Amino acid sequence: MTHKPTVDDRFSFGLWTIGYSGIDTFGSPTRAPMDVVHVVEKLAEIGAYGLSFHDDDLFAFGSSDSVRRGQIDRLKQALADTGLIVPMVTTNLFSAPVFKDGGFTSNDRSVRRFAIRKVLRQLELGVELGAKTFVMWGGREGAEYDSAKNVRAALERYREAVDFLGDYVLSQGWDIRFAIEPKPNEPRGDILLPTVGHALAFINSLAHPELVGLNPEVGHEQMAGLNYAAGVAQALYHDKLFHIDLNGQRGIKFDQDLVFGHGDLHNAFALVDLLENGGPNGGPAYVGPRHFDYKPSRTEDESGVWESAAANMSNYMMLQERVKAFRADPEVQSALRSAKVFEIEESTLSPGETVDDLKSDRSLWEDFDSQAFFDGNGFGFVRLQQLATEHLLGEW
Ligand code: GLT
Ligand code: MN
Ligand code: MN
Repeated sequence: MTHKPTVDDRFSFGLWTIGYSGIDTFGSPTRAPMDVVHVVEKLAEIGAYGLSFHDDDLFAFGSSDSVRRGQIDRLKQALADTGLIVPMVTTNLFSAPVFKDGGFTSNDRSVRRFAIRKVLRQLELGVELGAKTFVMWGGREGAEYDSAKNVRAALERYREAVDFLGDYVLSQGWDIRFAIEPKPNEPRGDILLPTVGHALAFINSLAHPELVGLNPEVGHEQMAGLNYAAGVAQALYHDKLFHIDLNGQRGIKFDQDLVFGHGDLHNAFALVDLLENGGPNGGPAYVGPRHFDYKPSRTEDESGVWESAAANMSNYMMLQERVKAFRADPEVQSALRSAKVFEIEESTLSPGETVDDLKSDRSLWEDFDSQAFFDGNGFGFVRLQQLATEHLLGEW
């Protein structure tokens, strides 16, 4: 691997990513389960700083309190021994049969109440471990058949659950925020809050919108044919990028969860440019964990698991270098200027300008040469993209 990270790079991994056994709809596991202590030790060794997990990743669904506590203590000891931290936790409301029609939005009210209890337990554990983000991926919140789900009522139940949890966090004075993770489909035929945009609108309907943001995943937006970097930019615009799931996806198909950079590399370049250089003064626009939610392919044995984990971080760091060089290149700066990329930061109206001012300004209507845009006034966006491509391919 060309780049070896340190804890300052803030790379984190889900326990379910490294621990993925290779099971899929068509095949049985191809790897043995991995113990959490081993995962923590190896993650620290390869330069990650954080581990995230679902309750059921650490202790099987239905475990007794003593088994649960035993696993928590083992994790805590491993964290203390390695210095790894837990920046984020989340609840599994999708694997057990009880959640076959969802958790917060199951048509069965007793399941919805059970789901809230399960989340409360994991939320308390997250706080105990110092997590700052609580992710909510509602993979089973949805339906296959339109007549099976009253979508408006389901959204109302979703809102009820998130508001209830938000009230609890506020009443306890905890320093933890929620991050909703959109996904268009899989495992449900259609999932509620399918994209960044849907989730942003939903957050606006909440009692405590400031407590709730997004955890957008590369592949999930791309499964819907959307531009991931653009979605993240809109999340940043609304101050809602609370967490991020980095991985790779090749087009509109099942959720591939490939290594970050093994999918749409141009968009990965644009994303890293945005995260690292998109801040107000050209600095980082996002300072939270660089969290990888990928699945080591089932073709790999354990050495391939660690190889792929390192590849995620290495690809991010290579892109980090490339996007810095891209921004520092005078030719890129001049291409950005001629493409008027900076001009969009200027407000369209001048301070205090009125409708009458606009109507009496001949230069913007009567004397404006709109014909000049036919066969002229090209923006040069292709030159810019070619420069990005050259930087991406290491031509500079
Ligand atoms: C599941 C899903 C991921 C989510 C995880 C958090 S679980 O593996 O595919 O995208 O981020 O619940
Ligand atoms: Mn995914
Ligand atoms: Mn994810």
